[in-house]
Amino acid sequence: MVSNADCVFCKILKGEIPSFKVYDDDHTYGFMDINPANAGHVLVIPKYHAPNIYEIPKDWVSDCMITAQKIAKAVHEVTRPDGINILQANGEGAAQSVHHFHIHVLPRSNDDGLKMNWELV
Ligand code: D5M
Repeated sequence: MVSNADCVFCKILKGEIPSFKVYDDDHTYGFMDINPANAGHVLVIPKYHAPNIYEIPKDWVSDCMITAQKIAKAVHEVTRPDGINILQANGEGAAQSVHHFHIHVLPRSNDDGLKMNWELV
C-alpha cells in the first residue's frame, strides 16, 4: 500500500487509530464520518495515499466510486432516505480538510435543513 505516515486516513487503514468500518475490500475502505453532516454519513477511501483527484491514478478513482455506489445502494435499500449526495472535495477552496482522496456518501432527508452546496461538507 502507498502510505503517508502523517495522514489520518492512512493511520485508519493501518489500524493505528480506530474507525467504524462499514465496507472493506482489497482496494477501498468505507467508514463512518467522525463529524457527520447527517445521519449515516460514510466516507470511502482508497488504500493508496494520494492527496486529491489531481494526483490519484484513475483506477483508484474507479474503485472508490464503485464502492460508493455499493454503499449508496445498500443505504437506499435499507433506510430509504429521501436522497443521497456523493461528494468529493479538492483543495482548501473546496473545503477539503483531510488530504487523502475520499468520497462522501451522504444520505439526505427532505427536512434535514442542509443546503445543497459544498460548504457543508
Ligand atoms: O472531509 C473530511 C472528513 O473526514 C470530515 O467530514 C471529517 C472526517 N474525518 C476526519 N478525521 C476522521 C476520523 N478519524 N474518522 C472519521 N472521519 C474523520 P473533507 O472533504 O476533507 O472536508
